[in-house]
Amino acid sequence: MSSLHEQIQQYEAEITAFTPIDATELENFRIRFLGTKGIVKQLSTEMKNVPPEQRKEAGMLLNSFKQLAEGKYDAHKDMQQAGASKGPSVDITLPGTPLPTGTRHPLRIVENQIVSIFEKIGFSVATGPEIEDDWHNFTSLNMPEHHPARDMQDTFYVSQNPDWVLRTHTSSTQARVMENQQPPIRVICPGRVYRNETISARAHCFFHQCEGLYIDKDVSFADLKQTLYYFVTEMFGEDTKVRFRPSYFPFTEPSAEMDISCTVCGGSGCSLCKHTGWVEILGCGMVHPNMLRNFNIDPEVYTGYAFGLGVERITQIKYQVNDLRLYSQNDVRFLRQFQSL
Ligand code: 2NL
Repeated sequence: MSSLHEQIQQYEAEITAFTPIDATELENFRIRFLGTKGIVKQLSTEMKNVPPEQRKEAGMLLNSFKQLAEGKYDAHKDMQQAGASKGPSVDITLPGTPLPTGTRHPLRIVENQIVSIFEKIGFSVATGPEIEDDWHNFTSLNMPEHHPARDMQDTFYVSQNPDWVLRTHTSSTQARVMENQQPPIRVICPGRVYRNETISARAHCFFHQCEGLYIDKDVSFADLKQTLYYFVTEMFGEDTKVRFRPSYFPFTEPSAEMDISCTVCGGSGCSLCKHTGWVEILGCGMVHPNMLRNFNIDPEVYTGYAFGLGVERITQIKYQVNDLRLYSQNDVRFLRQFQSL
């Protein structure tokens, strides 16, 4: 049997290398080295075989060995307790908690659709500020100072500056395009607009428009009709019919409103078309020569068409939404019903 000295050296190497993977392994370590029948106990019983003149040295050796085993045990015990106090360990192999994704707003879905239909035929997108000055929102658009549409009843004025309004249509953005660009001009302007209306199912103090403008040589009303017919077939399907009725807008002459055959009842009569078979979807016309002159575009050389459509109106027709207030109430039960496009 090897000497006490040699045995202790071997065990010390074992203890130094020891790293328990769990509490059971650490407990086995304790029993093996520090238990009542453990190695430390065993070695101290062997002390009696050590010659008396070597006992003091052997005792010190055994003592430091015991301290090594106890130190190792205590250190790992502490670590295990610190780990346990952080709460239960996490099983990283479990599937995660799903994060619900949002859906695109119905008005944005429809706006994107409108914009991409016009982008396919060469229109580019222009956007502009929602706070506008009088020139861009009214005067330049052939709506001079005492025009009825400028009435305080309809327009939100900005209190800091009597020249500022919340834009009442996105035509103000088209005015900015004409200011910065000579023909050919072919833009579509989506955005939010404001009118001083009492909020109800059929009216809101803000809503969304997409306005189109095309100015070039030889642009005719026939071009306008064909472009809008293309838009309608893309948006509502090949079988949709259109009709134009004469109308009035200050920015266009002549002006018209366009109806489409009712997409809900197909013409047989329903609440959407108020039993007429037709639903109004937009206003349009040939750009008024006064407006072209305001932007130094010669009406003898250039002509243009323009149209304005309400995004809420198109969405109402596509999805049968019957209350405008739903668009801004942010009720997820409403919002989740629309496909993200
Ligand atoms: C409607 C009617 C319309 C326009 C908008 C326009 C813009 C410029 C020049 C000429 Cl820069 N016209 N916009 C023209 C006719 C009708 O909108 O009821 N929209 C919902």
